[in-house]
Amino acid sequence: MIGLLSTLAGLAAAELMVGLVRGASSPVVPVGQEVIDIVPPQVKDWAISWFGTADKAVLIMGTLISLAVVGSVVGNLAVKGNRAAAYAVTFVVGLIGMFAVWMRPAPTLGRMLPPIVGSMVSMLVIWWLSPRDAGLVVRPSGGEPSASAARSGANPEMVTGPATTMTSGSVQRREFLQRAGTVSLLAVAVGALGRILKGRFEVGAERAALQLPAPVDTAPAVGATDLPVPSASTDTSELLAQGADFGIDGVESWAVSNGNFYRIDTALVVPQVPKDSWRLRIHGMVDRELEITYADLLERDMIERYITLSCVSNPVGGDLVGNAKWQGVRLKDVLDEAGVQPGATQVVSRSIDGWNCGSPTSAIMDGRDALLAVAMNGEPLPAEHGYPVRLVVPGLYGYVSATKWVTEIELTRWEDFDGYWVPRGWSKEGPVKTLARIDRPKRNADYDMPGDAVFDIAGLAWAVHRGISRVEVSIDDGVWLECELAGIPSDDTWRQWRYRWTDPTPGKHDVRVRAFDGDGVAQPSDPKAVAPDGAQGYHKVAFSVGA
Ligand SMILES: Nc1nc2c(c(=O)[nH]1)N[C@H]1C(S)=C(S)[C@@H](COP(=O)(O)O)O[C@H]1N2
Ligand SMILES: [Mo]
Repeated sequence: MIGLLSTLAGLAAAELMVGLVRGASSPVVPVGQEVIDIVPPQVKDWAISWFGTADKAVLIMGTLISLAVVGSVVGNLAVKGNRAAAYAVTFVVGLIGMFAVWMRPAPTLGRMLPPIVGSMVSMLVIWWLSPRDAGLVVRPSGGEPSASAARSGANPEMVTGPATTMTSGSVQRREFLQRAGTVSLLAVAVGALGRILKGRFEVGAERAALQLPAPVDTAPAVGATDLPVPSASTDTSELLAQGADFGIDGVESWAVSNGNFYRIDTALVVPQVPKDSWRLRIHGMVDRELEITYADLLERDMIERYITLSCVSNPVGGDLVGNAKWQGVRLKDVLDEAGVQPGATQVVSRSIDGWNCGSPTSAIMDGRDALLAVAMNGEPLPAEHGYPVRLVVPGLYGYVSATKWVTEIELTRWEDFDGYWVPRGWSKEGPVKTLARIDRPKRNADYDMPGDAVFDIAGLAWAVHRGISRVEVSIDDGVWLECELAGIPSDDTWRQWRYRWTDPTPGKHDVRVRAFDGDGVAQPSDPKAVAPDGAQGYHKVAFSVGA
C-alpha cells in the first residue's frame, strides 16, 4: 500500500506540474514515447496487429502497470525497514522520467518538473507512511524508539513488549490508515487540479473560434472530369447529386468526415500547438531562409482540394485510407520564395514532436497540389490531424509526406537524411500503390435476395495522383466484369465503383476486385504485405445471398 500510494501521489504531483508548465506531460508519456521510438519494428508490428489503434492506450496502461509494480517493490523495501533502498529506487524512476523528457524534442527544465517533483513527492510519502522512529511505530511508555528494530526488520512486538502490543498495533494501524487516507485524498485533489489547469494549454477553444480566409481557388488542377470541385458549402448529399458518391449502404462515403477519418501517428498525446506560437522554419539548401508565422500563412493564396490520404500500413481491404477536402497554401509557392538550390533532392519535414519524414523534392515541385494545409473539410484542422498546420502531398503515403504539427522544412540531398520510418524497415520512397477495396458485400455476411433481383457490389479504388480508369470484379472466379465508376474532381482522390449483379444465384459466393490506374496499368495480382512499401493484391470477400 505504501508503494501504491507513493506512486499515486507522485503521479498526482506530476499532473499538477503538467497543469502549470506548458508543454510538460505526465512522465508516463515521454517514457512510453521512448518505448515507441526504440522498440524493434517487429515488436511494434506485433503490438499494432494485436491492439490496432488502441495500441497507445495499451502502452500507457502498460507503463502505469510497470510503475505500480515498481511501486509495490518500493513499498516492500520501506516496510522491511530498507528505506534507503526505497528512496534509491524512487530516485532512479525519477531519473528515468527525466531522461525520457531529455530525449524528447525541446527538453526544458520546466518539462522535467513532472518527474522531478513527482519522484520527490513519492519519497516524501514513503517517508511519511513507512514504519520508523519519528513516525508510525508507537513508542511504548518509557521505551526507546523502535527505529533500529524497524530498520532491521524486527517485529515491533518484540520491542514494545507483549503488554502494549494490542494497543500500539491498533494505534499504528489507525494512524497509518489515517495517513493513507490523507495521501489518497490529496493525490486525487492535486491530480484533478492539474487536469483542470492543463485545459488552458489545449487548442480546442482557439480552434473553435478561428475564422479562416476563403480559398482563392476551388477549381480542379489535375485530370478534371465533368464533376466540378465541390465548394466549401458542399455536403455529402450534394456530392451524391454530383455523382462522386453512389450512396450505397455499407460503402464508405466518398468524402470522409473529420470524425471518421483514420488517425495514425507516433504521438502518445496529441500535441497542442497554439496558432500564435506556431512557426515554420524553412532552411537547408535554399537561397533564403524563411520563418513563417500562422498569420503570414493565412495571408497567402490558399486553394482547396479533395485529396485522398493513405497509410502505408493499410492492408488490402483495410480502412487506413480516407478522402477529405483540404485547404492550404501550395508548398511549392513557399519553397519557390525560399529558392530551392540545385541538388536539393529531398524535402525533410519535421513535426513539433520530433517526428519527421523525407519526400522527393520533385514530387513537391512538379505542380501537384502539395499543401501546407490549415483546414480539413471546411474546419481548422482537428488537433489530432495536425492543428495548426500539416502537409498533404497527393500520391505519397502519409509516412513520407503528411507531417502533422509541422514546424520545420529542410531542403537537403536525398542521400543525406532518412526519415523516421526508414531505419525502422520501411522504404525510403512511398508512392501510393493502386488498390481497390470491396465495401459491399461485407466479409461472411448473409444478404436477403434483393427484391429487384439486383445485388450491388461496390467499394472504392485509388491510385492517388495517377487516377483510376477502370475497375473490374470477378464473381466466383468468373470472368472479369467492368464496373461503373462514380465521378471525381481530380486524379488525387479515390473513386467509388459498383457492379450491379443481376439475378444473383442463392447461396455462397465470393468476389474479387482489381483496379487500373489512370495510365491503364492494372494493379498487380500477387499479394504483398504492407512492409516495406505498401500492400498489394486483390481484395476478395466471401458472402452469401438468400441463404
Ligand atoms: N507528426 C506526425 N505526423 C505524421 C505522422 C506521425 O507519426 N507524426 N504519421 C504519418 C502517417 S504514417 C500517416 S499515414 C498520416 C496520417 O494522417 P492522419 O492521422 O491525419 O490520417 O500522418 C503522417 N503524419
Ligand atoms: Mo501511415
